[in-house]
Amino acid sequence: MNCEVLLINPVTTHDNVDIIIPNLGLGYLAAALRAEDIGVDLCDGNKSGMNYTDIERRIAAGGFNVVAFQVYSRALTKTIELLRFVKKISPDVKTVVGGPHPSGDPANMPAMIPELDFAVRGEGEESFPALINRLRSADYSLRDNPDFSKIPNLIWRDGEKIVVNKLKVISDLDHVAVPAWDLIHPLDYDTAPMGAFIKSYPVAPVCPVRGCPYSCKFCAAHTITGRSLRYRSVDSVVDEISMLRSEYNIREIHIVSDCFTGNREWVLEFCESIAASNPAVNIALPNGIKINTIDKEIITALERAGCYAISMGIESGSQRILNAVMKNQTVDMVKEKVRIVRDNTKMKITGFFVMGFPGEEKPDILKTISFAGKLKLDRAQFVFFLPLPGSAFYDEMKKNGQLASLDYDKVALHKLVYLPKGVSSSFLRIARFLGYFIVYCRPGALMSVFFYIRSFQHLKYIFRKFLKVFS
Ligand code: B12
Ligand code: SF4
Repeated sequence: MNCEVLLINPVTTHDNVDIIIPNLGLGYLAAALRAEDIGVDLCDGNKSGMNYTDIERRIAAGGFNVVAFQVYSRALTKTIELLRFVKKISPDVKTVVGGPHPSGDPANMPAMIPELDFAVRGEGEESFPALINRLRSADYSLRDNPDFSKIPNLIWRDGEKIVVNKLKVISDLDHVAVPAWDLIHPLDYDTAPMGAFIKSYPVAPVCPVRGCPYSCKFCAAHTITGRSLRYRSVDSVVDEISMLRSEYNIREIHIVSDCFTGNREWVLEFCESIAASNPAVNIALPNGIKINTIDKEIITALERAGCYAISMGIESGSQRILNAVMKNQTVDMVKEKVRIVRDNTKMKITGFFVMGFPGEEKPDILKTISFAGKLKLDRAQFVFFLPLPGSAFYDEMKKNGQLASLDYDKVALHKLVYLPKGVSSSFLRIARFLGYFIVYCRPGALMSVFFYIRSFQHLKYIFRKFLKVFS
């Protein structure tokens, strides 16, 4: 097949300790292109460690006329370099970007990158194939200044002007083709799970729900998948999981939806259906569920369905900060929900915490550390606040001129790019160390870590990760 579109996730990690999981977003796009009979290949640089020569070889060998990149903020600089490179070696190739960064900061992308032809914000399964079809049409090649205004989510140049088309979220997810798993190659990701401690390999991510109705001020997810909760049918999710088990021998499913437990009836039906069909997979929720959406019935149903690990978006132990970031939860609620999970299931609980929010003071951070210790979690992740493009905090900080020197390369896990007033970087780094120490020095948590170490190689990976976090 003569491929037309090459989808690339640029390399953002070199040290082999970052979280790298099969790339669902590009898999969805590839399936949507195929459904329109558009040839496509996919290259996850973080998995394959792609360099310029590799890209040159791929472009030369594949006969691609569109090269498209998925862009997380931390990959912005790398993507700009690659766009320049692609245009240099193949000036006729059209370049496109999409994903989290263009979704959070749509108008700026083409404005600052002359080598970029188009950007797509939000979900790409409808707009991207529509763009490619438009580029293939005879109508397009015959006109000097074609009109792209009818393609939702597209950002394009109308002469000197940058046009940001209207945003559209996909209303019926069952009309979206399942990801092109044959191009994702989930089995090639065997040593790169989401989180260091998992029960079984190989792992595949699945996204049953899109959107999140909450408005946490540090989060940019709504710029990609919107605020309305949209569920696939239970059957389609169960079928995808069964197919992953039978065709790829996938033994663990990681649900990556933002608000998986947002609709309890759907979740209960899903759990019943998966328990009945018994595809023999373990399930984990490593993304951080919204705490107020769970109760005893939901979590026991999840455990019966094979869920053994749940992560909770706790964020802070200071009620003042939870209110300030609009988390819509209380410290008491967190205590109660953690207790419900612990008392009624054997699920491993990970708590997610953030330090260094705008307006946060030292006593708030100390409250977070002490709270994390009291919760008796199995695991925890402490990260520094990141100003993510598209989040409410980002917009506020940009307006106040606080982001003039933001280095997007550092908008990445465990990097420190912002200090709230009166808090030093050494204070934050020590606080994060204390947070980890207080959670992991408990015998229960330590035992649980050792229990999940599978090999000497895995132990080395965890050690490298530890060094990276504290370097
Ligand atoms: C799962 C997940 C991860 C996974 C997997 C990431 C991956 N590469 O696949 C892991 C754990 C590895 C991860 C890591 C990180 N993540 Co993350 N992650 C998510 C999450 C929860 C879901 C992503 C997902 O799989 N969605 C399902 C698929 C179907 O959607 P998708 O990948 O977004 O792709 C769709 C569109 O974006 C678009 N699209 C994507 N690429 C392209 C390319 C083209 C050309 C086009 C046209 C369209 C297009 O079309 C796709 C189909 O609709 C999102 C939240 C969210 N709602 O998006 C955060 C999110 C994307 N992550 C975020 C962040 C910050 C990070 C980290 C920096 C960690 C951190 N929290 O500090 C790292 C950096 C990762 C990196 N590669 O650099 C931010 C992104 C902000 C930003 N501007 O960069 C988000 C939005 C969360 C948030 N709190 O706001 N993440
Ligand atoms: S942090 Fe979680 S709950 Fe809050 S808006 Fe983002 S996805 Fe929704």
